[in-house]
Amino acid sequence: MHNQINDLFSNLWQDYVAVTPSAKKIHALLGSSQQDDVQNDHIALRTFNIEKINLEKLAAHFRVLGYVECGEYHFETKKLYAKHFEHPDATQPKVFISELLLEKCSAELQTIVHKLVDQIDAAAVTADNFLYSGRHWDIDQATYETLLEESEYAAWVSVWGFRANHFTVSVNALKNFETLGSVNDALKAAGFALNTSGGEIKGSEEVKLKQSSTLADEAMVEFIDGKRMIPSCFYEFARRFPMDDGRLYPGFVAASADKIFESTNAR
Ligand code: OOG
Ligand code: NI
Repeated sequence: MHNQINDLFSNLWQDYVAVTPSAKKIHALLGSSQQDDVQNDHIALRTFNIEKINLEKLAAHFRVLGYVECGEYHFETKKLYAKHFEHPDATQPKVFISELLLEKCSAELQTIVHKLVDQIDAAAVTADNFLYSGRHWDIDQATYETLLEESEYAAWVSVWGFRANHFTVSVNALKNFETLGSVNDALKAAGFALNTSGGEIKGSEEVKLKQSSTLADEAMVEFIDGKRMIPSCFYEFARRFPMDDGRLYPGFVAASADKIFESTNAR
């Protein structure tokens, strides 16, 4: 079981760093031995709430590995719904999965997204590699722009498909850094741009979770009618604080998550 979990996260990581070169550099910057001492707090995945590929279809790949659903979150303005999953072995990364609520979007957006999703082979969704299989359709630049005007989230999924949207460093587990502020300072000194929406640090000790993130890298995307650079994935940093019983708070904070989503906005 643990080998399967390790394999899944290692495949997700390989796919993620291929479009997020800054993550590899930051990983080396934060780790003391530059290798295995950076622990993942969580990863996140995105999808649409169409039955064929909805949140639950993604979650199924984690449930078989022993993951359990532990919290749900609503994002009214962004028209998103999310759940987070934990493994009984608390050293395993948590998983945050969101889905766009299509019925709250325009008819035009719904039509576009259904046309994309119709192109997915149903068998691909249960295949072992689905969570890092990218996009299963072709798209042109005008369609991407139309989605982008209404929902940055929809536009992101239309280009990048199924893959880890970000990995998150557990600041608690870092040997060379104590606070999230000191991590942010090191990142800025090394020239990485942080997401400042809602402030560089989202959350507080009161809500038991402080988070920050880079602004997504840009990577080359092939459209039907040409190629261009599009925001890809970002890297997040999380410091958790103890609850009354002494255990670290294991959940997420909707108000902070709302701002973290914006890490894939264009620079
Ligand atoms: C997820 C944003 C929320 C967190 O840690 O609160 C999040 C996303 O951008 O897909 O990751
Ligand atoms: Ni996150």
